Amino acid sequence: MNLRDWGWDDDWAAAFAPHAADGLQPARVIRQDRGACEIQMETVARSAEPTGRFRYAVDAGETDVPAVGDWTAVDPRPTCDRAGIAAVLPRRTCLARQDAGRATRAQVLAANVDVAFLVGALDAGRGFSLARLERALALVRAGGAEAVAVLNKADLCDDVAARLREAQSAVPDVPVAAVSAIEGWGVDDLRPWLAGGRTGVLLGPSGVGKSALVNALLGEARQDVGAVRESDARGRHTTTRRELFRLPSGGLLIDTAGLREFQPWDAAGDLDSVFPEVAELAAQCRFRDCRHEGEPGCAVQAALGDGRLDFRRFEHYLRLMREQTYQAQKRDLGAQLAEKTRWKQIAKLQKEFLKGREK
Ligand SMILES: Nc1nc2c(ncn2[C@@H]2O[C@H](COP(=O)(O)OP(=O)(O)O)[C@@H](O)[C@H]2O)c(=O)[nH]1
Ligand SMILES: [Mg+2]
Ligand SMILES: [Zn+2]
Repeated sequence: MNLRDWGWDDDWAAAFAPHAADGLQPARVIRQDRGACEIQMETVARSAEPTGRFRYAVDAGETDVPAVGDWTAVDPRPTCDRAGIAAVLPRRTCLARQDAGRATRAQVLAANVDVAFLVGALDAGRGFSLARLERALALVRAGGAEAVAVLNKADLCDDVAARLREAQSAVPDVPVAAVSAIEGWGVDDLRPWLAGGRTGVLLGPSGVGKSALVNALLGEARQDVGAVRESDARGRHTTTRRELFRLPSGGLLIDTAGLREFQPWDAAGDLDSVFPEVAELAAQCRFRDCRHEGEPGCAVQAALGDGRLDFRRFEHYLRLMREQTYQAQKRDLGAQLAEKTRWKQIAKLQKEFLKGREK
């Protein structure tokens, strides 16, 4: 086994060089399962955890916890159960969403991903949603990766061509593919995106067939398909398992499980790339801060009026815009609270200090 099979290249080697001097070794995070993680080193896969010092840096907000796909600098600690992750190399791309638990933090879904497959299902259920496709694209664009839309379970659909056209209209500049993971057709069309040792990730809600796609691309049944959702003591399903697979045809693929919420993190800048026609019109509005809600000289409203702009697209644009404004406000609030707590702590320390002097 060689790290190049896991996506290592000369640029990673250069980024790693300073850590080599510290006696650390390069490794890629290949699996994340709640707190635990597994890394691929030059010759072995090991369990790993952040070193004490690294955890300290994470708590101080100086760095992120390692995510699947990350390249790390590792202290092998041969006599321990777990190797120690001492540093994460700067990420080339980073797909993050709003952390459902902590409003003011981003949760990294996958790092150093070249292409994200936005998976939906044509099973006449809720597996296919144009709004979700747009939302996922905003997340992927914000993270710096390429996107490919994948409509799975095409074997269950009577009018695949119509669904393909709809999807294409929602994400005009993204390739769209119809596949059947179970019957195996269309799947080979995805391989070129992973050629040359690139890393891909499957994104999409539970049940659309992400794990079935992994198995189809692997050519063997390594992932549980139709797996019952895991749940914690309170009955919430908390499957956060993410795993990186090496495909026999070359390339690497990350399977993600249990992504219920899909709020892009800080993707505001990228709404323009998901809705280029809205952005183009908005640039022609009379007021630069036009909200397109009836202000005079609004080019967006004018285009809606004469049908040049699709109303559904505009609605989705507005919805995502509002979500992001709301998140930004929550983040600001979080920062304010943290500042308040800090001042409270300082005040308390001061009081204790003064009390100590009085004695
Ligand atoms: N008919 C059909 N069923 C599929 C296809 N892909 C997956 N499934 C079924 O959809 C269910 C969920 O698949 P799974 O891969 O576990 O979805 P995941 O939650 O996205 O990983 C399983 O019962 C699969 O057998 C497909 O292409 N066609
Ligand atoms: Mg799965
Ligand atoms: Zn306007």
